[in-house]
Amino acid sequence: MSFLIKGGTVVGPAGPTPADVLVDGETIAAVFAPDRGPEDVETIDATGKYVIPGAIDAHTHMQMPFGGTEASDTFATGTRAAAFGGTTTIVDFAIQRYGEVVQDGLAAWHAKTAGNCHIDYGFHMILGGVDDESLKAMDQLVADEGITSFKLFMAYPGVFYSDDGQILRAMQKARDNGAMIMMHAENGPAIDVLVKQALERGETDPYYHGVTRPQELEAEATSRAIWLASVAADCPLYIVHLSASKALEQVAAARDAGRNVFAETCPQYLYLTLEDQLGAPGFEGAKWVCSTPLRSKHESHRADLWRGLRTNDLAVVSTDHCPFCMKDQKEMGVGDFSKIPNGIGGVEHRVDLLYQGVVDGKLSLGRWVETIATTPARMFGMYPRKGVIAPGSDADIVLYDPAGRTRIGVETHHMNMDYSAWEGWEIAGKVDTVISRGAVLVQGDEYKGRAGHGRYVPRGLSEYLV
Ligand code: DUC
Ligand code: ZN
Ligand code: ZN
Repeated sequence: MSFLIKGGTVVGPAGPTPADVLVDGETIAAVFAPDRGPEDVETIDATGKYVIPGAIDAHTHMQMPFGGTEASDTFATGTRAAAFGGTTTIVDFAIQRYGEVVQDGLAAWHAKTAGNCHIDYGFHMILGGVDDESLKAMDQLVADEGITSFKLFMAYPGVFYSDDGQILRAMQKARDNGAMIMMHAENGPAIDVLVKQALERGETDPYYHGVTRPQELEAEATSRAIWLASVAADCPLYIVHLSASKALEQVAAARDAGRNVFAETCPQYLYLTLEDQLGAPGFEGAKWVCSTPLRSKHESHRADLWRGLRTNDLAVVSTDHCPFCMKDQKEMGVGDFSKIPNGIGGVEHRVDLLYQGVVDGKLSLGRWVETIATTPARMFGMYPRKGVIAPGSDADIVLYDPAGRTRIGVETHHMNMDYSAWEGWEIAGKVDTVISRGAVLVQGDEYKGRAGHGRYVPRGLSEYLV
């Protein structure tokens, strides 16, 4: 089926241009100057709307076993919620646990997703055990499975933690096969000492989750990862969920030196704080327990992160969507913050929350699209199939209403969470229509998608490497 998206303003990294977009089947057939397209096709009226590439969330954890429980969104509920928010592709993290065959971990994630996803999806691979076998598996995943990025953890000793020698070996392998190393950069052994000391002092509230993960331990790990990658002949390195000014300084210095170092941040670090959210009265703060943690409002983190997005020291905004309900899940940590499962759900809200940054004068329109769609596609080997409105690309398209408003809350969101980290926020802009490979998934408040529409996206290498 063909249709013309007519009368809108197409926005790409270079900014806004009035244009009409012809969709034929699953792909974009042509982009026309206004009123120059065919007249004998169905039209979707985009007057007054931005027409942007479907957003790509390069960091999600649907139904992830973690912290003694499992993330509360399934691939079905989470990808449906993502679609409501204008996201048409996610890259989730398949997991190899310590001692497990990497390919078995991957097969488990394919089994979870098959037939369940409402939008397209790819996988990064978490390596929970770096050894000869898993290093060999990295080559196979890059060559045959469309998995070109591997996450390692400098935190969580005894769970996902890799030591420096393991990290270096994985980086050397990535340098050889072109893969990206994604790093959870926090000094886990040092954090564990601080956590134990805090609990011994009776500091058990969620607030202390943040206090025991100071920015110095994020900056130190970020710096160490950057130097290890340097030793591995400038292996491609991507710092995930960067939250703190001092960590950003490390990334900026590496980038100024011309290194293959990249970073993402997440909406929670751009807006929320240690004091106002994690420090909420009683156990409320558990809603915002995530790692890396929210940072102090008395320091310049949020302003620095917005600036980093403008200067490209932060290339991508992802959500790190890792939702847990308060009931029975976050509650596991009543009386001991270290038992609160780490994670915030937000896959539905990233596009809107970043658009608010445009309205606030913190990002240009072009940079909005670049950080939520185009760069994730290029960073993770999906471009130009995804992340751009151009002939031949998948017809993943969002009509965005800049005059609309979005009110966020548990009553209206579609994620499987019994609270919202953004409860009561009313922000500018509204997702109007969401199209995935030519199929309309969302029109106004109506949902027209289905589980099983989403397909696995095998990925190539990052485009940004030198
Ligand atoms: N790191 C993540 O990237 N996601 C969830 C928890 C964590 O520590
Ligand atoms: Zn992490
Ligand atoms: Zn994550």
